Amino acid sequence: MDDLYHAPDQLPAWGALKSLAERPFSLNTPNALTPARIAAFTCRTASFKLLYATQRIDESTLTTLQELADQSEATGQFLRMKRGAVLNRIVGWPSENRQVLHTAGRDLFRPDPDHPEATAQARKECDKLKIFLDDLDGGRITNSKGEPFTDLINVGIGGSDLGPRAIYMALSAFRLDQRRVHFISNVDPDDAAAVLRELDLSHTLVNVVSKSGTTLETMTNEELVRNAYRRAGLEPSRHFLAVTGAGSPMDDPKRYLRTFHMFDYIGGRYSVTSMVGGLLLGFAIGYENFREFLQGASRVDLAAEQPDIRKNLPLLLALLGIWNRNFLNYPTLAVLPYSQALIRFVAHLQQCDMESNGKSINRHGEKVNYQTGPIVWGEPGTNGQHAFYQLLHQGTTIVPTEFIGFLQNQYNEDLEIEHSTSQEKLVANLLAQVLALASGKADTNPNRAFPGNRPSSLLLAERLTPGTMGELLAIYETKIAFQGFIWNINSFDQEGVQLGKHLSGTMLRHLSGHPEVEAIVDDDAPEVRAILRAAGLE
Ligand code: G6Q
Repeated sequence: MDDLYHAPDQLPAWGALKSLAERPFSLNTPNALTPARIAAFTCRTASFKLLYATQRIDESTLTTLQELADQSEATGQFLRMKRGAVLNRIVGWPSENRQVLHTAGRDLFRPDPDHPEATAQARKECDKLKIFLDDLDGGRITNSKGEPFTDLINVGIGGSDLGPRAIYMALSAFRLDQRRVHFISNVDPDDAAAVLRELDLSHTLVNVVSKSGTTLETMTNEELVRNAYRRAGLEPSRHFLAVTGAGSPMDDPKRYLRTFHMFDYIGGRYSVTSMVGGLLLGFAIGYENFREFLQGASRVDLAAEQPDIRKNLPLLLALLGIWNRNFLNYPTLAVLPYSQALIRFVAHLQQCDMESNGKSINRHGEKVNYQTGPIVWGEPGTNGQHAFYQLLHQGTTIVPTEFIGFLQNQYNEDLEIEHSTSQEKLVANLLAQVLALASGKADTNPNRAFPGNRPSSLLLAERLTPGTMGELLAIYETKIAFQGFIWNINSFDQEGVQLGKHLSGTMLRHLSGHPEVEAIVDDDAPEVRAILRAAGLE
């Protein structure tokens, strides 16, 4: 048996953490948050600080979390992942059987990458991207009238949409003049219609992104958009770009202006730093900014090899999450960015975390008897403060929180109103929330009393730039991978989302009345007919 496979709840550190969780550190006692504690419970990457004094931990919890990391070989597993071990599999069962090498795609800045072949493939795609972007800038690629392209529509779904969209929105402040990106993902025809009606297609490129080249929503939307081009008298192959798996059914250069490749060792939700994100980000913010984004991610990939959890931010974040999930038994995690630019980042994290770690069996196919990934949710502050923070402060469910904030804004446009700038108001709100959740507030009126003792961490950086965005992305990707390694689950497959695809085929066969529509589930099952009838469709 592979020595990496372990039962986390059988490790000595697991039992020790259980005992410690009987009396966890109280955040709401007087003087709980001393300056010394706040200074000591700080961890860094090149650009981020993690302030974690407001977690329900003390020195002995941290020491035991370190033991859990050591006993489960967390950093050893991470290194094996980076060097190409086949970690995406379930031992003894038919499953995916793949390497997990999204880190290799950004390991472009060192002479000795961990996986030279995968990094060479990524470098080749980056070089193709640079040539394409230079051709656009140099006027060698234009529309049929010789005019430049100003807009790009990204057609993709899931991992081929959420991450790229989140990062594009996060870095919109760095857009080149006149360049805008739009997104079509949902098979709801209104998604495409709303985007298409706003655009002058003659100045618009279309980037079709599908690793498999077979996803129903994406193939349908591609055809719908191609149709709009034909109706406008435009030749789609002059406008359409492809990002797809080498050799996929979409890998057909005749149909596209340029084709870029991704590889089966990069999972969809881990693919933003491949050409899946690269093409649209390069178009929008330029090649150099895209490289800075990769460099930020790569910095974290390297720092995450450090076995000392106090010096390894993603590993520490992973362990604090495990402490809250498995030992304090909190079922959800709120990620609350105090940055409008991160408006879709939590949606991306939801996929990254819940699709990776929403698993009930271990890497041997055995049912686990401990909790795995939490429910992840969140919205940018301060908007959230005027909505769901009520429950965070006074609800019966305790929600651990990861706050994200920046000291400076992106656009450098601000104004002092009532003695403070908007940025100061934003940061003041952020820090106040961290303290209020921890300390609470006594009041004789029970309706105005705040119990406190609600744990949170704060990720803080100077400014949201391409480099810090790359770091933030890799912090979360790596946190999620570390949690999977410690829980002994496969964080890299997604059988749970396959079922929906199969079932929809069954329904579609009935709705379209076309016998060739593929149906995998028994389409004569009484419940299929019953639900169609109840919906008024049969
Ligand atoms: C992500 C998932 C999934 C995938 C989409 C799109 O990890 O595998 O969200 O990204 O289903 O798949 P294609 O890129 O193959 O169209």
